[in-house]
Amino acid sequence: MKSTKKITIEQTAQQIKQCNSIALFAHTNPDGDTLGSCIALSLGLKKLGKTVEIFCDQPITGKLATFELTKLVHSEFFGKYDLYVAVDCGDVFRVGEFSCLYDSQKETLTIDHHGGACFSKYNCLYQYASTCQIVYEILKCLDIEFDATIATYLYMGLCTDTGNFSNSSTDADSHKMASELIPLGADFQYINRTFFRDIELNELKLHARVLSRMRTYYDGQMVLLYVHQSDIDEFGLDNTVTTGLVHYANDVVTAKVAVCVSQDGENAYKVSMRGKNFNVREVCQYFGGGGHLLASGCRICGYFEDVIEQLVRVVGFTI
Ligand SMILES: [Mn+2]
Repeated sequence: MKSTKKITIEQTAQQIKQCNSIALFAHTNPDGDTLGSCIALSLGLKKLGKTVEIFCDQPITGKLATFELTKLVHSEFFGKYDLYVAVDCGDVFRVGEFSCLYDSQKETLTIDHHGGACFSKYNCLYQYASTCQIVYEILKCLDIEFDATIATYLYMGLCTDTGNFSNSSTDADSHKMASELIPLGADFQYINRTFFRDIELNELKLHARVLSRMRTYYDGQMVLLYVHQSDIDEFGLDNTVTTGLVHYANDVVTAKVAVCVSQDGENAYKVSMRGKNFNVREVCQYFGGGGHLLASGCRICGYFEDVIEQLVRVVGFTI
């Protein structure tokens, strides 16, 4: 059994200070927080003369790839380091293809905010809204001189993980950090536009189609959207475009239960649910899924109209 230890931000800064070479691991399916954290940390540590490399088990694509410094991220591992750091990873499997490699190292450190268990030798775990907030404090402890680039990458993680300062993890500390990063030159307008406004024309056309056939039940308390594989194929998109569609349904004023049903194989459907004062986890558990009280998911097999009918019936038990 490996020994693991929880350490503070100050102790983390000390630990990092003692190392000359550091490997940072972003999680698989990278997001703005893991990459923003890795890049900001690497820029800061390079100012202290450290050798730092960033690894992620897959190439950076899409919106994230429009940020120039994501090219610092390697998808093939190389080298030997004094310290191996898992960034924004709630468990060792989040390191993806590099999990075994990571786990076999002696000097490991987790920097994370998901409230998971200790899986590294050192574990810097704080329940902040984003890992970037922890990284920001570590860099402050190390007396790094902040510049606009570091501020921009820190802002990227903060802004994306808080859902543009709107989800329930957003608090005064996240706003305070933003207020400190903006005078440092964080390009908040570019980040806002890129992550929360920019959309491919065909993706917007798919949204238009999906919205035009929105269904409502129980006097508008249940609002349902659906996406067939043929819709996605016709617009030349991939299945990631269904992420977030459920918010449209949830935004309807009368909605207590928002549902997005998207095809996931032949006669199989992925269901994403959001609730407003309504326990959607219970509904999803009925179908073998789960999640949070107000945000859950499940997968249902069957013919499309049968799947819809079952969903409407089960929601009807409690609405
Ligand atoms: Mn995160």
